[in-house]
Amino acid sequence: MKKLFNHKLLVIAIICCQQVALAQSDKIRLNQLGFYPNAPKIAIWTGDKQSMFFVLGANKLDTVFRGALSEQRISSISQKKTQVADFSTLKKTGKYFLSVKGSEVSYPFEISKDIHRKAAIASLKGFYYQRVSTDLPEAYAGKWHRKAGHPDNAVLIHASATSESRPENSLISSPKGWYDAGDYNKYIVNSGITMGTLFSLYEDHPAYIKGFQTNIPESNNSVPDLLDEALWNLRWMLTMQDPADGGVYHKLTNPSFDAMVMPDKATKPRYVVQKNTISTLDFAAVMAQASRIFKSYQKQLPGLSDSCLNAAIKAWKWAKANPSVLYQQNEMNKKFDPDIVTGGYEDRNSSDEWIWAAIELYITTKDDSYYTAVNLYPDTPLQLPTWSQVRMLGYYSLLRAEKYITNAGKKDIPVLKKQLIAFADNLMSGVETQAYQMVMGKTARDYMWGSSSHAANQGIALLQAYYASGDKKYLTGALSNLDYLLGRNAVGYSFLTGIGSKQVMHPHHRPSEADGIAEPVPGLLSGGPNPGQQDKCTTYTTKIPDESFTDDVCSYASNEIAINWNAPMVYLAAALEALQSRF
Ligand code: 9MR
Repeated sequence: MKKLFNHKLLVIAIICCQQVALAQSDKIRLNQLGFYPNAPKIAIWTGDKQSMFFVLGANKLDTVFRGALSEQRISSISQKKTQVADFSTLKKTGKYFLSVKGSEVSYPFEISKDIHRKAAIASLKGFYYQRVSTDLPEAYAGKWHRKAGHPDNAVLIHASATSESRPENSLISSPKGWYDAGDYNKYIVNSGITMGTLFSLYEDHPAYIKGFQTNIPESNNSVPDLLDEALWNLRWMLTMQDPADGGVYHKLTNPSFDAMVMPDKATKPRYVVQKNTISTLDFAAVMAQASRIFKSYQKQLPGLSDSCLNAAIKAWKWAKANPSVLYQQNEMNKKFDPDIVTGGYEDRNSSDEWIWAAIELYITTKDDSYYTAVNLYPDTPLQLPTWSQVRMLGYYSLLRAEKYITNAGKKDIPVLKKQLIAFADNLMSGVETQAYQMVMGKTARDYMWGSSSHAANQGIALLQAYYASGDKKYLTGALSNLDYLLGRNAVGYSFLTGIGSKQVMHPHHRPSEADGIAEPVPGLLSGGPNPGQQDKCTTYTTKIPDESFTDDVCSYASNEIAINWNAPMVYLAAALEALQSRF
């Protein structure tokens, strides 16, 4: 009897789910959260040529809006054909579906105020899940609670990193920080851009960020959650400076990557390795920015602002005295043991790190000598921020500080604004005719390792152009890239774990793989399409750049997560939330 009953249930379940599967069409690509009432609303139809689309109410029956699909557009990357469904004039809040041909129905979406708040909070909370050296209790981590990993209170000085007071294999304490990515190591260079991006969000939208609650252990203190989260990494970064001379180690790492195990099961010895100019300058920039931010929190964090500034100045001095020490892992491994084969973050050109550090120190200290110390405006085109290219972070800070800097910097602001706006105009040009009508993906070159962060950083550059000009077209451009990240893309995924109807389920992320929980740790941004396919996974189905993605744990080149990708995601989602009334 019981068996028969179960069998019946199974049959019903199959019929019901087949219907759902039929009804939901992956051929309609849209932001799987939804849209602001007054902002543009675009979906992309990727099926065979059709003329009309319909927006349906929550019951999937009532048509609340009908519109003509655009002419077919051909993607210059895949040669595939798309049509655009523009329903921007539908402004009524509610839950909807979009349908083409009657039979093809999109994932559900909403038109609502605060539509991205969930994504903004989730992506900031993502950093909490990356915390090193601490238990993540259920009260904060939910079902992803876990034991502390990597106390990092007895870290070895690698042979490449010795000094008189710190001989080879002597021990230092260097706890806390965030795991860099899917691996368990901690890298100063990548922490640099990550912290700079989060701090910039705070400085650009302090009022909004102060009201941001992520349910972390520090949520009830009187410091904003974003700063509390950043402090977890800042405290680690401070320990990476050699107190004897101010130089900063490149990374804290195992000699080789850990297996896919939980953090507390990864217990190999860890080392700090080689001080160098670039890690030291990234550190100086972060500490200078931290110093001016934490100046407003002297009561809660006495002395921190001063400590950060002292650390920044000490680092700057070390870099001045050691201006061309590069981190070159292979060279280092020829000279020293054990060999270190984890993430390299090797960068041959320090000119942008000099610019970033000089500008942050100048803004914080108002000392013109930092401003004039290096060539701040080299005659090379602006570039989006990446871990190896941080010049733009300095420029964003300078533009933000316009009102209170000395004339040394102020006099250059008009030219800088012009350059930024030209850069943004270039990003915006031709967007209306793109297959996905977005800024991301105008060229196949946008699909590099960590392409999701490229989309988010394009969005940030456009927001900076909006701040500088007040022109709303840049807001729209930034939003198109948030739509990209949350589903309006050539693979139809929402790249932020835990968000959207078609979610990334198997990121290359050790805790997500090892914890035995079906859903990955939430709030983490998958790297996204990357035709390099350096991981040699066998589950890719194509090499077409914007489709070269596989939701497979083997795919560290297209489906890893990383702190420097999450930070611009937080920025883009949170800043658009803060600015939503401007549409
Ligand atoms: O994000 C980095 C990417 O730009 C590089 O091409 C790649 C190979 O060197 O490394 C990426 O960074 C990884 C780091 O080295 C180790 N932790 C995981 C990072 C994300 O994949």
